[in-house]
Amino acid sequence: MFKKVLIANRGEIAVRIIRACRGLNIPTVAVYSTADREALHVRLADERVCIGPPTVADSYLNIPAIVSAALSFGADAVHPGYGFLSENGDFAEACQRSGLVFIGPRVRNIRLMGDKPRARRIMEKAGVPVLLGTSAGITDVREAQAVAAQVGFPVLLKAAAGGGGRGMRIAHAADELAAVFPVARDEAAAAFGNGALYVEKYLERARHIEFQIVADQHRNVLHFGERECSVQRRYQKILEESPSPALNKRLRDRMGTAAVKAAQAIGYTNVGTIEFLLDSQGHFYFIEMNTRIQVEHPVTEMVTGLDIVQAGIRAAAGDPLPWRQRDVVLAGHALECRIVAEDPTTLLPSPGTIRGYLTPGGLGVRVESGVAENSVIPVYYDSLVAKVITWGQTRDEAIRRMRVALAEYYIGGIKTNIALHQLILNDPDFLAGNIHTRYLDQFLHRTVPHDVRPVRGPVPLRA
Ligand code: MV4
Repeated sequence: MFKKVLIANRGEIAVRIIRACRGLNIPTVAVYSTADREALHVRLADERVCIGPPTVADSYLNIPAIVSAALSFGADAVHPGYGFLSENGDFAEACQRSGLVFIGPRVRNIRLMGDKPRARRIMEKAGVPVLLGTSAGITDVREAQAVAAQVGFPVLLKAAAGGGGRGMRIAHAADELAAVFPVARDEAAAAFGNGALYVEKYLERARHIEFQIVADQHRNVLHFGERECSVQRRYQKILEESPSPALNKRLRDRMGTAAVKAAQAIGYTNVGTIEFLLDSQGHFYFIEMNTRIQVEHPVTEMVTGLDIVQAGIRAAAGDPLPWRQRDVVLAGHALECRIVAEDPTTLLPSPGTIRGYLTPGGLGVRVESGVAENSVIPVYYDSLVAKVITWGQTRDEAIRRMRVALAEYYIGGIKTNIALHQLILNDPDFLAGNIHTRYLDQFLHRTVPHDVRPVRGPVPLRA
């Protein structure tokens, strides 16, 4: 096992990784920018090192600074968390060249799955269903027109080097395709340094369902069931659950087997996620693979009872998986609400300092928080401050526990989306499990801002 792990991240996931390491008796080194001097992850780690100014390019994305911090503190492994450098092949390679274990898949798997049209091509060859579309990046609008004529409108333009929705544009007809192509290309070039796009048949009102994969370095690949991630806004998930209300055992087995086949096709190691779209007729299609731990991993941990972060650390150290597929038993139901610092009326980020902080508790309630009393939510980073995860024997019990937990959660000094979650948890469509990729946009459309009123909490004490 590793002697010391450097955590190349911040916020709740850095805290989560510190806890996982502590459970394995591995000391940790936190890195931080000058905006995060007093952050919770910095206070909880065994050692800490400043890697630069607030701007991400100079700190959390600064490969030389992070690698030299790891070396000078005597770490032998680096955990990238999610976002930042987690899917950066150059970072994984730089770690390896310096003799550091990158806690994640091999460099070539990161690069392969980062090339989205190439990933489609490989999955198609491996017999995993993909949507009609291109199998290589395109830069010419006429190529896109030709593919769209073949597969039929509507089509979705996606960034070849992208993922997660940036640079994505829908086109319902040839003239619209011509209009949005340069917009998508420029957005992709700005976000990923590569303007290449690919075309896919657009599946409307599908469900976004992903399978958790865990693989060791000894050819063992397991799936830990699915997460339903259809509740998204601007491709940012806000609420996830497991199991999906749309799957039965037979479909779960078929999709899980396809996910394992997808990972085996590339000789994948460590933790990862296979994203699928599921249509209303029960057909599923591979869309992309994420080669990192994900924000929403706790819902899978709650239904499997297995620690996915520790599993990834152990796999990176070369340990064989201690489970067979039949040992992975899915029990009950889990929900995750992402608590973000945002203004409920404008839906814009709401940075600031937390003044007054009380987290919920109780049976089946888990809080993954990156903040505490007096924590600063800087403007420079993601606005995710915490996640509330509840477990119940049924979906209804998990929802009831979530309502209780959210009502108890007090976060003073900043604005959050807690009230929005409370509204969703009382929406008849959500309660019936009638969710799809357009669900949240439609919900926000029919929910007027004055409905978004916090309903919660501990009664303040008199001064
Ligand atoms: C799609 C799709 C429909 N058709 N691809 C969004 C994030 C990225 N990882 C993949 N995503 C999607 N890809 C095809 N061919 C629908 C989504 C999607 C979505 C689209 C619009 C609004 C909300 C969405 C939520 C989840 C997935």
